[in-house]
Amino acid sequence: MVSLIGSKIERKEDKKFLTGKGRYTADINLVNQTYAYFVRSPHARAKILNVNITKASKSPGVVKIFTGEEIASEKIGGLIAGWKIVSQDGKDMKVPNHPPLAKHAVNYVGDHVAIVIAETLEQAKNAAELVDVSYKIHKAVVNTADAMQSEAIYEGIDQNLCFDFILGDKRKTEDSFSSADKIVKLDLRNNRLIPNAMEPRACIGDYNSSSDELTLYTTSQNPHLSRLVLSAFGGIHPEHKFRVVAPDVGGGFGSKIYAYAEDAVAAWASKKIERPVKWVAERSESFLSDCHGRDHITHVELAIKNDGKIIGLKVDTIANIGAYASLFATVTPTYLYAPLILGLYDIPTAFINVKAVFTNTAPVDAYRGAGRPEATYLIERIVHKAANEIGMDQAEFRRKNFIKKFPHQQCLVHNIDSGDYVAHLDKALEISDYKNFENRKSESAKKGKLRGLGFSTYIEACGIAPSAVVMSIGCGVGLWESAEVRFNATGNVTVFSGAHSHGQGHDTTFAQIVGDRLGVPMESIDVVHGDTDKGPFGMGTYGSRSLAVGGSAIAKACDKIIEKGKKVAAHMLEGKPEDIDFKDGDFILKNSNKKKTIAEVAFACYLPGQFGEIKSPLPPGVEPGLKETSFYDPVNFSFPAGTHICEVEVDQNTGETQVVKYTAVDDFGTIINPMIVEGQVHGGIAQGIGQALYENGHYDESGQLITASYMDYTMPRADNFPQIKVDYTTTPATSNPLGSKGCGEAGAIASPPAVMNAVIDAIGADVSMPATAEKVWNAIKKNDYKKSAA
Ligand code: MCN
Repeated sequence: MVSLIGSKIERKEDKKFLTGKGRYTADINLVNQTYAYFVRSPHARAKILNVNITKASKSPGVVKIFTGEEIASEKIGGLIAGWKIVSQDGKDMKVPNHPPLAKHAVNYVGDHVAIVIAETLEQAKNAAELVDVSYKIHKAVVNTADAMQSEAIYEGIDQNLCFDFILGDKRKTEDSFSSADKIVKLDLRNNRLIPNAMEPRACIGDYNSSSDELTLYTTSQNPHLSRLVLSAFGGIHPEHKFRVVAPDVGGGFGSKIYAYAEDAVAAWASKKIERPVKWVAERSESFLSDCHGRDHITHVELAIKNDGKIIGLKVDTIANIGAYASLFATVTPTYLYAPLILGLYDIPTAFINVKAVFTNTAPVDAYRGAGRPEATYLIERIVHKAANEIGMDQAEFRRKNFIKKFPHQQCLVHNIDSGDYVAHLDKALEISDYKNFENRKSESAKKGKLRGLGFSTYIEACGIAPSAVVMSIGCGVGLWESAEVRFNATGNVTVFSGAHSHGQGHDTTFAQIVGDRLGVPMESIDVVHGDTDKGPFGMGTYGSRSLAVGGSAIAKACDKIIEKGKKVAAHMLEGKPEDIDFKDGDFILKNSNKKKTIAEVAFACYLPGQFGEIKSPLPPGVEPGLKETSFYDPVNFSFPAGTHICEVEVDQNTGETQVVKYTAVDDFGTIINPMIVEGQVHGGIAQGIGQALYENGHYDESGQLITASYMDYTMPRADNFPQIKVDYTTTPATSNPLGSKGCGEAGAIASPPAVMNAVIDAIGADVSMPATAEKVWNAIKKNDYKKSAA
């Protein structure tokens, strides 16, 4: 039988999506449903003096209006930060309370003040206009760089400082700098991004007063975690009577990990009014209130020897985490960032300082890559500069400094189990036809275009899970993943996963794993996820963990099925379990021509006595049924890595940059479905090109989000991308039974520095992200001026 692992099988789920049969939260309409609209703060920072709902309450169709006052009086808990970071002075991070509806103060434009519930959406919106809120406006803190010098937003949080985190050996790093031949320095900004999943967030709270059961339909990447947070910390409803359903979800990219204020309030409000409460975000609300990503400013220094050997690294970052510390906001600029700053390089010592600051802007949290794009951006930008400054070829500089032996314990945190960095560098050089770049550059010059080439090599710690590791670095809970593999009596299989697919193709790849392990045809396998009532507790999808952790749980559950199946088959075949081999869906008695298919064994497990050959097909002590559950907690992260090479052409007259050639060679360990992986890589690269050239979340001085619509926030379009060449090298991961490494974020991590290094190579001047036509044009002019003055 041809293995399903590594097969380009078409996505099972696409038929429904391509024929308009996806069922998203906004598609769900319940009997007696009401519609919610949120009154949001128009100010970035203000005290709430009074919320007058008298007039609004009398508006036609209004069912009820709730304010922060009521929510606070019912002791509904605030939204939480899930990861505790300790500052260098030994003190715990400082976080303000984050009430689902503001009571005393609002802290960013879009902050939630009241929920208006009416018979129709129009009526809710009309009434929301009549909610009269008196504010005392204060000067907003907006800029990442100035936040610590600005007036404190919260009492008790001096300098607006959430934490002052350090990692590494300061003394040793200072010593390495003293012995350096050259110190290369760079100031960088990692621009704020707004996620923009295709489907805006939505939720419906549905309370059943007869059974006292609460159901929340929501656009979540991890329904079990949402239920846990809302029940344990929000006190919305007891977990055993609380069901969270995340049906089809149209992309998340991290922004739908968190239980948001809207989820908490709609669920709670449906209990109060005993009717379903539905809320669907408008795109402008998504811009204002979805968690944003990135927003760092960084100073980095690299100590090198004349021969190009890197001997030390120093990094100072200020990370803007917005108005409140969202669920993963504190781990993103610390443990998902700082340890990865070493890149693929064997750097003996490093010292990193990250100061996370509160500002009057939307909360900033994990967005595709989460910390790792920021880390890769800084190391690949400074490496590009260093190679240039000592006049070494970019590829050779990297090759010289690569880690070459595995496992490798880095000087900061990670122990990297496997990799071959030279292999993907060489393959990328070949595919991109690196050696003929100068010819292509001359061709571009003939068209009046400046051509540049940029490298990015990256490493990622993903498959976010290992409880022992994450809890040792502050995570409030261990992370693992669950799966149940359930044979039905007639031989088909239902797989329940705690991961959630919202574009990643789990219905297909997880079925491939089961089909491959159990020898069951793909069409007989159904993957179910996204409903807390259906499968066991699960941790959800983020950090490119679903295959390495969730897929491994599925594989483990399959192995348990085979173990039990061997006992049953042995009994049926009148042999011993140790004499049974399992291959391609058949249990075979060694040295005989006797066998039973797995479907026959499953049937026997459910309907003992049907087979007539022996009295009972179940051996003594074996329970009926054929379903197994596994909770899988890996021993380590998985460490995908790769080399991306980008070529751009810059129009010197307009400053317009076009990516004209892009090569990605990645090592994702064992690949289950190369077609799905290629799609994941393409999508990530598209997002990274968006960050490098177009996207920028920008607040003005008063804290108004200037880029709050597609008129002002530039999303990349299809004609901004070239044909992307994707290829792989393979070193299997040793931390999970599949040997797989995550692929979901790689493109977004690797591509921004590849693009920016190419732009800088083309124009011969530094420029910050996004490298808009205006910025690039000005940089070219400034550079020309410098050249002519010299
Ligand atoms: N895969 C594979 N072989 C590998 C690695 C992965 O066949 N060696 C397959 C997996 O089985 C899965 C897919 O590729 O079908 C992605 O797997 P994985 O890397 O484990 O990532 P997750 O499934 O955990 O997805 C999360 C990741 C993240 S963190 C973001 S952000 C992101 C991304 O996936 N958001 C996405 N890709 C997205 N794609 C879409 N369409 N929409 C999003 O919101």
